[in-house]
Amino acid sequence: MRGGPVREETRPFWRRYSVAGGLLLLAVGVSLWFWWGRQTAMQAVQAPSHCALPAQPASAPHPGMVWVPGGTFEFGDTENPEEQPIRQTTVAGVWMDRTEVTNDEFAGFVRATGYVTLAERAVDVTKHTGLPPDMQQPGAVVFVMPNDVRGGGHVTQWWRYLPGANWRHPGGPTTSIDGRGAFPVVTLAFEDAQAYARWKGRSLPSEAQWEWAARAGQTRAAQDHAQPAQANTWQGLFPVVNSGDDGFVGLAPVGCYAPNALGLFDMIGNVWELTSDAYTPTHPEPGVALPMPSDVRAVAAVGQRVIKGGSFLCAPNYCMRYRSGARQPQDDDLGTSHLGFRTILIAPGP
Ligand SMILES: [Ca+2]
Repeated sequence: MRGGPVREETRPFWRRYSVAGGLLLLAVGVSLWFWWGRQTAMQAVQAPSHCALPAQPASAPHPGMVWVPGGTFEFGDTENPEEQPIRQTTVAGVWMDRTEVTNDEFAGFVRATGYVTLAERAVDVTKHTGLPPDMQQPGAVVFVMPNDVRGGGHVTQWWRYLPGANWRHPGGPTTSIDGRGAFPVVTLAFEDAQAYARWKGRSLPSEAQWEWAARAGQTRAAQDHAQPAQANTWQGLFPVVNSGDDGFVGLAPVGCYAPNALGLFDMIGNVWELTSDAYTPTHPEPGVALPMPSDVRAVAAVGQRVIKGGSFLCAPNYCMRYRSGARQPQDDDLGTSHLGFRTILIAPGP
């Protein structure tokens, strides 16, 4: 007879309502947090459309590139299984683009050659049977910020295949790259990046070449795996709250953050970068030859490539791959809105 409701009525007012009040405050707090994130995101839309790069001497042999001296280093890191085993690796010196390839640069290639990217071509449904109807149309995978995350938080809640998305319309058919010439070109497939590199007389870096260049002379991975300050990454709770504290909530124009000690910009963050290496779940054991960019066999008949550096979507609660040693696989035949590339040139040093 003396059940719960009676006892409930005898409790002081403040105790009766403390739970409900706490929940209300929590709801208000979360709402404000979302609102603040969105407001900051809207302000960050006003971010610059390009960032000035330091002048290079007129005598620079390969404008837009910097020399990466050869060296021996501890290739790999300890954060994730795929970064291991760490193996001592020697790479020769190469010239490397000091920024990611931009929309303007890729547009120059397309104007000169008439090249059509994979995301713009008809989908060969005979090679990909069982595709849902939207994926049978040309397009690419685009990050779309969700309002909330349900269940276990499957990636399909923020990654969507959008018909009509391609390098000219990187956020989907209603978006464009007008005024975004200095932004990294995205939604390219591996063969598109390779075609651009070949046209320039260059190639894509191998994973080891890329990682050594990102280290800028440090022979070991930094022990501090913290989120870097000088890189375009995600601040807040991925994928729903991005404060944009680093100035950008999405892609940034190339060269907006301090370069590494070699003068290379955005090696970490902004967009992931393609390498020429076929993806393997771990590094090859010491003694097993690493694939080299000139080795055509390494880039033929494989489905996934190693990508490096992390992107604007890497947050402390998700991805966390804003490190030189981090790596992920990328399907060769799919463009995404967080993936770009830069090229290397094998030529005598300065
Ligand atoms: Ca990058």
